[in-house]
Amino acid sequence: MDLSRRTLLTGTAVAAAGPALARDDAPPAVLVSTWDFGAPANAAGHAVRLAGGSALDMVEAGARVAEADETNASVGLGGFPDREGHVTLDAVIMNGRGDMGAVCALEDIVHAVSVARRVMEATPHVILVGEGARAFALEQGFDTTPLLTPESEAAWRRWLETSNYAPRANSENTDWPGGASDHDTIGILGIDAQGRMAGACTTSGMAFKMRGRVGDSPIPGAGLSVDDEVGAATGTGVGEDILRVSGAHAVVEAMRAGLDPGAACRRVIERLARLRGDKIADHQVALLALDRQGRAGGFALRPGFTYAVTDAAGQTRLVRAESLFS
Ligand code: SD4
Repeated sequence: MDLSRRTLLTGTAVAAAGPALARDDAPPAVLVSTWDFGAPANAAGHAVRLAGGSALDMVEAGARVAEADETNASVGLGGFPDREGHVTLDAVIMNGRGDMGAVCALEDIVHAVSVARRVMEATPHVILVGEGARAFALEQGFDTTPLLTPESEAAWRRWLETSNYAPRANSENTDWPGGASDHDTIGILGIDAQGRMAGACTTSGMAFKMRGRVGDSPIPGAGLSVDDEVGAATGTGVGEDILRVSGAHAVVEAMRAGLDPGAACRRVIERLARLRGDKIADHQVALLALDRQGRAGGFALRPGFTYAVTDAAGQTRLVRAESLFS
């Protein structure tokens, strides 16, 4: 990844590189997304915005970039499988007016986010799971693709040697920034030219999870929440933790109560820490929010969470979020 064309900031005014800039000095964001791979995703979403696309089109286009990237082992094609060797995808998409669709444990289809959008637009339901979700996708004309790549299969076979399930904090960012393992669940939030908001979240979930396990990502209110009156939020990290505090919904409600996006994320992370104490000692949980004025902010349990913010001029900056623990 070419960092030279982007500004690198921390959530505080102390920049790791580039000029110091406080959050509130930044121009309004129109797209924000989790982790460093958010930058190419935002670029795709921004292009859709320039072409007159809606917020929903923007976030779907962004999410599809991560899903199609087979070098990324935690979303879509090439995602790490469950403990039985099946890649199962979870995705959700929604606008800020209560329209939403999601799929859980979807197999053999690369663009889970687009299937989720079809659930939203072509069914009376919000969530389809497993075999039913796959059958619906086929009926809608989606192609099947084997999602397990030689690389993700090799990683799974190595994992089988110990079969020890222990999600690693920031596995997505071990050689941050811009390294080969620089990837994770993508949560992407956007505002279109009419001021409407939308969000999407898509993942292959925790590597080597139990078969049938679903995390926070496809669950409205946990992995994603969008409200045109207030703003939008998404999460990444250990999904079980985000589910326990209805993470994204809690962030949106904190913004409704008057907190800015970063402070709203912080409040929910602090609540999680009080609720779970030592039980989350090794976990990473990160929340990201965008309010309807285009202010972006994120906060994490531990260091290492980054997010990409793209403004209306298409300028992207990578922000390293502040965290509760060092
Ligand atoms: C999950 N939240 O399935 C997702 C995975 C993730 O960093 O974001 N990992 O629990």
